[in-house]
Amino acid sequence: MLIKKADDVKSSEITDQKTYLNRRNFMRAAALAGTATATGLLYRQFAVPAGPEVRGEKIAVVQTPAAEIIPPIDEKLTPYQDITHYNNFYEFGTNKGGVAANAKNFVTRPWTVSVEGLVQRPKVFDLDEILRLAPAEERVYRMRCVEGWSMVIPWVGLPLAKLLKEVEPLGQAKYVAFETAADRKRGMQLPNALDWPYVEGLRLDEALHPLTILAHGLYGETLPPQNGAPLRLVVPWKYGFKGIKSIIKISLVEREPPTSWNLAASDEYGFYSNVNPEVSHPRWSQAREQRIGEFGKRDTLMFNGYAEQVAQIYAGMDLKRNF
Ligand SMILES: Nc1nc2c(c(=O)[nH]1)N[C@H]1C(S)=C(S)[C@@H](COP(=O)(O)O)O[C@H]1N2
Ligand SMILES: [Mo]
Repeated sequence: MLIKKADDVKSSEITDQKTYLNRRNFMRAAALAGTATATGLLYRQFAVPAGPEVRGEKIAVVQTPAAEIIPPIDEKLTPYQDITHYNNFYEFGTNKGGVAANAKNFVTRPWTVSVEGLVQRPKVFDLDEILRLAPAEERVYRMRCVEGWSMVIPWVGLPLAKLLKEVEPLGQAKYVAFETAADRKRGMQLPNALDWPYVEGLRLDEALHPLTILAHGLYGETLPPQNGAPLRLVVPWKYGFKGIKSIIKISLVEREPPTSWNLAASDEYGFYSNVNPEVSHPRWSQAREQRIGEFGKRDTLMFNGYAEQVAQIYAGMDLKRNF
């Protein structure tokens, strides 16, 4: 993956930051309202094009999980405009600033997800059936892209474990393989940048971890196409590319499944791809990151700040070898 220089835009063209308010974040948001917004200097490096906002539909009921389970974040939410106009979704082109426009007419209904493989009850789920499996929860997570930038995103989703339990994984199932749609009829471009379909994988215990979700919303609204509508994976302690978008198939398997970026460059992108400031990418350090909308870089945290929740599932593993 190359760090691409996005289009240069004047800071005056960037839509003003919106403040997102819900009961839980109201006080925090009020405290942050006075914080200065990004400078033109930052946006010359990470340009986010301005444009008309096409918003999703409001999700009627969104619950907030207990703080003991999902660690609250004391960091400013990345503005909606940035989350939805600075995207990696290579099926719609490799220019981060162009994905939103290219994905605008992506057909995401009807949509089914086949959950199959080493399970007692394989099933093709209609999207709505999946959304009914659990209440929509707001999950505010950091997202750290392997390229060195990060955001704080208020996802709406459900635990992946809820869906996996429906199909009753068999004892031999040790990994979960995911597949994105690769469908020109739905409006995907599928340029010659990667082999399609995009595939990803998790170990079964990672997939069942309470932090791992299937996201179907953003900022309390249905997910825009460019962010992986209608359903995408979010694994907040791993590099962003593990968060496979627009999923159509989930298979329970016995062996470590292939993953798109590992197939493209195995020495650069490992199966685990846990965020780790001590393991450099062969072409750049991972010690620091550019939070979109901030001036200057911040330190990258072990497991992206989720060590307390996940470190123990890697106990005894050499995280440099299993990168
Ligand atoms: N199918 C698919 N999923 C994908 C990608 C992709 O190109 N295709 N890009 C990944 C990368 S590199 C990142 S950083 C995140 C970006 O998610 P976002 O655009 O919602 O921020 O999606 C990931 N999921
Ligand atoms: Mo990424």
